[in-house]
Amino acid sequence: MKSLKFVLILLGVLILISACGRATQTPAPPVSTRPEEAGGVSGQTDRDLALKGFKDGGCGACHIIPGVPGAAGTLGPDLSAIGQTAQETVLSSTYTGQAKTAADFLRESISKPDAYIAADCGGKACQKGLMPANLAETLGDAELDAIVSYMLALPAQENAASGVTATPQSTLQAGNAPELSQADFDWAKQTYFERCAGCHGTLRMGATGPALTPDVTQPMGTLALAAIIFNGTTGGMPDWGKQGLLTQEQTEIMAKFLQQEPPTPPEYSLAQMKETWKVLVPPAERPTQPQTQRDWQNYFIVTLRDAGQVAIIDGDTHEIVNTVNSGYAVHITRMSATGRYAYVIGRDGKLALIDLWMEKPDVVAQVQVCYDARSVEVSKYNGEKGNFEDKYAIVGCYWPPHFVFLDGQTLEPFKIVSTRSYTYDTEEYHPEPRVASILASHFKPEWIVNIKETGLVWIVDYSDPNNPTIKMIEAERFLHDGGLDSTKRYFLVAANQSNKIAVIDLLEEKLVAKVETDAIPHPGRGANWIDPEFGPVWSTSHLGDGAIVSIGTDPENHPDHVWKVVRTTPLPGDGSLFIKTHPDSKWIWVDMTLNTDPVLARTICVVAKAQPDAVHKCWQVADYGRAVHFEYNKQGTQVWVSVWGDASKPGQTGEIVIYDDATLKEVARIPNLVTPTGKFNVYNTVYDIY
Ligand code: DHE
Repeated sequence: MKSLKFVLILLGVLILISACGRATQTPAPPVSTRPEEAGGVSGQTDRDLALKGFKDGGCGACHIIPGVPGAAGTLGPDLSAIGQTAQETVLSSTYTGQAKTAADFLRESISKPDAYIAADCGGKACQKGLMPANLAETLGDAELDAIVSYMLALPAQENAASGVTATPQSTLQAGNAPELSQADFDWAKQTYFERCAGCHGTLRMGATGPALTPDVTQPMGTLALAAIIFNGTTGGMPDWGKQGLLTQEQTEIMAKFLQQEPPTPPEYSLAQMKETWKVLVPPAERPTQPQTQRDWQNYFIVTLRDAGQVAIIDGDTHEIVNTVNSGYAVHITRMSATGRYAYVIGRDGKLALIDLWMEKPDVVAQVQVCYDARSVEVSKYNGEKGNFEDKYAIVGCYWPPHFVFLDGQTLEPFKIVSTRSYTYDTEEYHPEPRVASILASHFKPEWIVNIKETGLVWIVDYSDPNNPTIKMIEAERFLHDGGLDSTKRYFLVAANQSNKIAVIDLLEEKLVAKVETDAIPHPGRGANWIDPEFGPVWSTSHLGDGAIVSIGTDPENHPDHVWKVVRTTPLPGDGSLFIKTHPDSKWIWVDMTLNTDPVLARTICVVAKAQPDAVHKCWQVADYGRAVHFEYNKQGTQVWVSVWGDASKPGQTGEIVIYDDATLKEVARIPNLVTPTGKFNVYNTVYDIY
């Protein structure tokens, strides 16, 4: 444990050191940067000691440190010239600590990490609290002196006399994977699947999060990896330790696991799927008309993530009509074309079919089609080529990387299509191209299937589902989530690690644009509205930047603005997951769910469509948890927001807060829900209203 503390101290030190030069505002005595004067030491032995400290601490995971093998991280400040900038920092008017010399500044940064927060960490604001403040005592004096001395002498080429020179990269010792007991390995494998695979990939090749293959993780080392897992990053990596979901020991086990070769999980056949397939109520025994007096089209299917359930809630009365078991860590729900059926997909690839016409809606069929899934969609087309309403469903899997066609009424799986293929740009084989969002075209019997890692949008014709034709459109790597424009002709999908939105014309079936956005766009399905200056736009918020970006979507009447970013609306923070509006609303709603500041994480904002340059209002929806995801009721008059709490904390497990959309006033709370996340109104989901 001491070793972990060490790295956290060190990370904190380095994070807090500003690499930014600032103008001196007040006269101050000259500050020495010479190691001897600073109380540090120089020479080969101490350089080796410093390098050992940097290596043991895994400082290179977060910082660029010249001469330190593998030190190319960007979570913390670039330390290339820290010997110079430390001096400028203590003299600057923005410095908030007590140090008078550069060396004292470095030591202070270790012993009191919050004394001063550097401004620039890899182009972003530095993160407060990346390391605990009470860890200085675990760092030995000699090592501390050596590290301080080393940093004071940077940039090395200007301090050659000090004996500090850059170490050639060839001396990098990647090291071997640390030992891990079988029990720890098995636990970490399962934990990785549950918490990490979604962003980093089952084979750890990276997508929403960076690659975590041994060539990347071994040079970072156990301590640095554990620190990042414990503390999270501003780039959207959750702070698993701080949230109390992993202990420090567990983060170390995870860090060791990440340095092993990733285990390849097994395949999954149609025969295996069929073994799990159950029709609980056959179609012939189901109601022929709605059995309820309620307006079932105004039901909300609410994900209760950690309960492995969904709640069916009446949008008029706010009563819970039923709570049913679905899959593990339930992810999303989509409705059949008529709205009568809800299809709920769990992360474990379990699909549940709920009949909303029953007096008490319940699961009528279920099946597991893979080990790891995120998306489900239905056949919606009704036209010249036939009526496919409520006929088929499709599930998109992360592992094995495939999608599966199922009978829409019984969930009998009947066709598997593998997505293993080649990247659209470099034409390299990828063993794990995962299925991200899937969307049903309103114009043709087609599903738009987004293949994350290869960057291809597959247009899958389901009119002859045993012999499907697939058009593969080159788009952008790391496709994730997206939605339709207001005419439903164009599909806008976030290539989130590429910071782009790809636009697909569903009529002509071609890519029409790739639009550069801010960092890590994450639209959910996005928000369509009329900008007072630029006409129809579709908006996304971002995980990596505090901003809403709006893109013109009207080629007919606003050709000058089409497929261009026409407006950027700043938000108080980053970490946003979802944005939502309704054609009748004057607002755009946005969350900041994954912001590292707990207050911002439970704060939501609205932007007025009439004055979209700035947010109109922001407020906390609860005093615990995270605010996540919005959904309108069928009438478009109320907005539901989830408070994503902690399943193990009675009273704080989560709730839904309902606001009047016209006044922004709270109208109701549905309390004591277990970790509610996504909410899907039947009517709005069927008609793609957002
Ligand atoms: Fe989601 C949509 C994948 C984490 C809640 N999420 C999607 C979609 C994908 C996806 C591909 C689009 C589905 C579609 O439209 O067909 N989500 C992933 C991940 O890979 C990721 C980043 C990590 C993981 O391990 O799963 C992830 N998602 C989350 C969460 O942590 C959220 C907030 C809560 C949860 O489920 O654990 C979450 N994702 C949602 C929701 C939607 C979604 C509510 C649908 C939004 C909508 O309005 O359509």
